[in-house]
Amino acid sequence: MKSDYIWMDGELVPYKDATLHVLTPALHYGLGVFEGIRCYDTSRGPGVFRLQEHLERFVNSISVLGVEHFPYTVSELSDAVHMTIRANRFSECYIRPLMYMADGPLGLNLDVSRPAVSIATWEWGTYLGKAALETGVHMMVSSFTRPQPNSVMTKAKITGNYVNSALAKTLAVRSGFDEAIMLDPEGFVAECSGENLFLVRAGALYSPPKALMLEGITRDSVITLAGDLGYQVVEEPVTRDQLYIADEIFVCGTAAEVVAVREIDFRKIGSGKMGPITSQIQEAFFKTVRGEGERSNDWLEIGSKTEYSAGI
Ligand code: PPE
Repeated sequence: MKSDYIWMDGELVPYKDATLHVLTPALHYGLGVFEGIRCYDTSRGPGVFRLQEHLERFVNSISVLGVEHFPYTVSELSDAVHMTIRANRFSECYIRPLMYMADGPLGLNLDVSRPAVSIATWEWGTYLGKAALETGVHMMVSSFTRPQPNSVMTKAKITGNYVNSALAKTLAVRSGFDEAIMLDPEGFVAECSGENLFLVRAGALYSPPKALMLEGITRDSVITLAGDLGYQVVEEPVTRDQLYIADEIFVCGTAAEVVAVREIDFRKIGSGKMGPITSQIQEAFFKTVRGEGERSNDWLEIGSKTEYSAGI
């Protein structure tokens, strides 16, 4: 997670000085919002994948949380992201913008503290383990349920929401699985602790509807790429047993990218290996993010290679 600089409220701060006071309200109550974005090495320079959409979701999450007077625009944040990558001379990295409620006295009223922003970048390899991209992962259906959307709002990447994800993820890993699939309060499949999910059956793709999950930007990209490849994508409720009898399953997210699921709850999915449609989607995804796909121009914001390598 190391880098030379972290952007904090308009300034590039050396990594070791990017620290906060222990009485920062965000730390006590989960009053923060974050984003996760990836920058890929392309032949034309470092390309940030769907930066605009990620920053719009960031600002929307802050509005869902109910923060008033957020001081930055999407365009200012976008400049700050590029500045941070350049300063650290990364050609490929993960980008983590964070809004955290700072300064005010402790207390649950959001209006007594100040929204502060940091942007960190680091080189983050594979999220679900090195072999995951090739061989797929073993998932468990978690005994923890996704929150009812009128208690914790799933459209927002609010830091406190991730307690639910952390409970599910930790239990899954301690139980010997790679990751957890979580059901919504009615018992339908929602999403994973940090990814959205697709299943393949009889040549078509299915994904749970958006209402009860984070609207993943990778999920949206996969829907478009699958359409480009000629596949039908159906967004409809998915049950646990539909997972067990799927031909293929894969999960996707910024950190995880596109990863096949080879087994769920000790039941082999399809052949128990990455399926052909998953493999095609994974290939199209990597081609796109590396600047070699038909959608690359629309989805990658490429910084100048000279500027980036000079750190300016
Ligand atoms: N659902 C959840 C709950 C989620 O956290 C993510 C991203 C997604 C779906 C996929 O969304 P998108 O990245 O827009 O395609 N999870 C982030 C956090 C990972 C972490 O452990 O930290 C990520 O992938 O950056």
